[in-house]
Amino acid sequence: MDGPFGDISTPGRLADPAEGVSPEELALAARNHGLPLEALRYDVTPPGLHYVLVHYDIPYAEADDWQLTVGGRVRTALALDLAALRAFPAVTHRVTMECAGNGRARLSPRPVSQPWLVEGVGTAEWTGVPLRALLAEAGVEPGAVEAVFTGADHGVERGVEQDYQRSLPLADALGPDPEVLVAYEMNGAPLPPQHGHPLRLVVPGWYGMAHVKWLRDITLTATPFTGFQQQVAYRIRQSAGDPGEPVTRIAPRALMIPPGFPDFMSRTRVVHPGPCVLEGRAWSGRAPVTRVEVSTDDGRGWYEAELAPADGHDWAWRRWRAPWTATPGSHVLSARATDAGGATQPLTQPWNRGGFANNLVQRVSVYCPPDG
Ligand SMILES: Nc1nc2c(c(=O)[nH]1)N[C@H]1C(S)=C(S)[C@@H](COP(=O)(O)O)O[C@H]1N2
Ligand SMILES: [Mo]
Repeated sequence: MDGPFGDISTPGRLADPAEGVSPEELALAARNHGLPLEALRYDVTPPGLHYVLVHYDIPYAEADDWQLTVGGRVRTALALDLAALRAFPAVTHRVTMECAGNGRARLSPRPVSQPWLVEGVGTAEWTGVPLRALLAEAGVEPGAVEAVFTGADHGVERGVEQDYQRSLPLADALGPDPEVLVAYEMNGAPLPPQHGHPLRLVVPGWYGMAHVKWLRDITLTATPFTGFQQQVAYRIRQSAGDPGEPVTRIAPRALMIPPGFPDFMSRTRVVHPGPCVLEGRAWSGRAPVTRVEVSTDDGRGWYEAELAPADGHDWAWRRWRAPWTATPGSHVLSARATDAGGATQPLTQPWNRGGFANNLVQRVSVYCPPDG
């Protein structure tokens, strides 16, 4: 492709049928780690175990020097340092965040990008200022339709040099439920560098791309934002020319804590024969999860799991459990979530060109050795 970036301005690509994960995808996978699935045991993911996704480099940022500007269609433009932000009443929300590309590496054909299996997810307690409090302070002018959020990281993607930027429709930015946060703490401590130090957006219920890290500017606009991460990336399209639909809220998903213990290389689980309890987490960013079912015969038969009662954390995952008696042989275990809107998880892949919002059920291979 012609243009200032020559060879590196290649469009998004689909892998050939027999093509393995490339060194480029491996480089992304090594930078952007997932949640080790055994960490689904924690209500709130311990620091360092939450998944990480960074398009470009992690910017070096000192909290003392940081400024957040708020401008565009507002009555009074603001420039706020961390002390000014901490002077607003703080709120904390427990939020399950999932990368929109979670599950992509299982798709066929595979969209070439960060090759998540199913582990691009985590839950944290985010503390900060409600975005609507900042916008009330600035005063929203008539005619404002969107809020555009700009991060301090910079890169080039498919030939387009850019700061990482995303927008939200004004109605979503103003909440109140879910309440969007400008967060400065994760699990009670300042944000770690990889999670947006010192400031990020948190948009409960939405896929990860909306939660802009290293947040340095909020601009209210009179027209919808058409930047790369809005109009080109993060759209559900079947072909390259299709304008597609924007990726927004998280589709329902259940994940199982892999039972037993793993084989080092294949990750096949070994479970000794006898009764055991299967457990995991389920979430949806669209409506509360109302049901989790389990299959121990590769999706042929399903039975009801017990779902933990709602605990007031409407935007966080819920625990589920189901009994199973392991019998000698090989098994494929799965779980599937359904939400109050009636949405559930498909057994055949919901394919799109970016591999977004794909909530195909997880398959966990288990080997149960003969008794005794
Ligand atoms: N500034 C900036 N914000 C960003 C990103 C980024 O690359 N730059 N990645 C987004 C994506 S795609 C995801 S999935 C989430 C990941 O957040 P986490 O690394 O804290 O889990 O951050 C989002 N916010
Ligand atoms: Mo993401």
